[in-house]
Amino acid sequence: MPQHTDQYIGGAWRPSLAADPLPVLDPATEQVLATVPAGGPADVDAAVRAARAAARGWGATTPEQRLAPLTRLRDGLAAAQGEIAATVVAELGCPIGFATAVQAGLPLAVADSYLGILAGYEFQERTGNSTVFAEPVGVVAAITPWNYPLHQIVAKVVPALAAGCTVVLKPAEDTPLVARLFARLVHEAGFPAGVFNLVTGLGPVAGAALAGHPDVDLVSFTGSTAVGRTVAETAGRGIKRVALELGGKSANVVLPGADLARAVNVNVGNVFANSGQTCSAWTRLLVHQDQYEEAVAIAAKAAAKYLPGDPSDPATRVGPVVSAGQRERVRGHIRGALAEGARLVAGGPEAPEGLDTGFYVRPTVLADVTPGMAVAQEEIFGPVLSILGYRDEEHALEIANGTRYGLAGSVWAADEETAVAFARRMDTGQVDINGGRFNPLAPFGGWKGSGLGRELGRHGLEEFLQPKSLQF
Ligand code: TXE
Repeated sequence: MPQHTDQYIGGAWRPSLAADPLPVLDPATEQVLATVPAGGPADVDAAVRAARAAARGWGATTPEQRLAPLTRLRDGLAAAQGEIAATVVAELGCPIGFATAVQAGLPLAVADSYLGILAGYEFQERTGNSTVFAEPVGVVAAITPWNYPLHQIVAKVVPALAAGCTVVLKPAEDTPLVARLFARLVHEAGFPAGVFNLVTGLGPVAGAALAGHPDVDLVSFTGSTAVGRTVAETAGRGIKRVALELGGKSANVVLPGADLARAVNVNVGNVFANSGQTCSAWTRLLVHQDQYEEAVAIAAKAAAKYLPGDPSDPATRVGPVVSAGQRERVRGHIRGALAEGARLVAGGPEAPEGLDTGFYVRPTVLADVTPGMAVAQEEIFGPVLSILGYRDEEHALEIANGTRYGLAGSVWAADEETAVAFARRMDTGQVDINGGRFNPLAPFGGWKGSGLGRELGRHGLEEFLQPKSLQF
């Protein structure tokens, strides 16, 4: 078992200044895979100093000078696809098929997209008697979660580096191994020392020290609403910029006339992928009351095909959730919904048959869910789909918009025009129409309680830029 004791700081792997090892578990076996250092304030301070020391030089480079190592990093990500997928299978319990296509493939697509965006971006423009320069914000603290462990890193670090910022990354404690792999690829790509730094450690210790460090200019955080609020408060006190990506409770609205079977089948796959640990997952299926029982029957049939199992088996579609704590949280939500009157259509709160070891949850479908139930309001972050009925379009919109979140959503209708008109009235940052398809160039981020700022595309790059105008 590898026992890592180093952090990546100032262009080299250096012994951590904190002695405690942090175990990394395989969620499928509950065995310890490796240990990494539980970094503390001293590691964070060393990393921020390294990032600050590199900031002026890196910030003064031309886009072409930054494109060269970023292209090598992109090529490194392409060459390491198999290793990335295997690492995410091991430390997240993500099924190998999904890990290969999405956990490894998505960050590559995102890195690719930023090469094009950087090559075409105008870093200065003339308006009236001013030239406005887009300048890097400076030192960025990136705090990332475990659900798409490499994607979350790449979606922050690559645009930050492209903008000319330097970065200190604090990845989730559950999935630090793919973060170490990423640091190796950054090193091999040949960025100047200090441009990228990695500190592994616990959120309340290393994460809090990083978010509160006086020499950080911007905190880019993805994770829970509770921690996001703390990070924003700390950033506010220090007048730091902040970007927050905080979960959702997205609605999939099937309007009368849409292909109901397809909409429901796609929804079941969407919510069970990655064991439901997707912030934009369509966790609420909204169908017209006249089609309600038909939709429930289709969902039940579809759910039966998602049997949890060993994530390293290519036939497995649902692996475990990331941790014992997460498993208990998800099961608690299912129990709570049943106590509130929801009807169990598939799954349930018990351990799946024959899977007593590993953090497994039964893929679950709940019917007769009403908008006020906790399961329809709170992010569950597990393989749980709630089906709600609506009377008419206005009622559907009221339910869809009736949570504190506003991250994503989906609309299905007989024609695109009807779906787009409905989607325009949804209080949310992204909506897929009749199935949609992921686009790395489109901005991703939340309205309302789902966060501040945007990732991906040109908007994602601009998070890390600040304007300076010169009058002449
Ligand atoms: O998140 P945390 P958790 C939601 C999801 C999930 C719940 C709990 O509903 O069930 O959050 O997950 C770091 N200062 N999402 O507990 O704790 C932590 O080390 C600074 C939604 O794992 O928010 C990790 O790197 N940092 C979501 C990161 O914050 C701190 C993704 C996220 O961990 C910190 C993940 C502190 N005081 C969870 N405490 C999404 N939006 O996709 C922790 N961290």
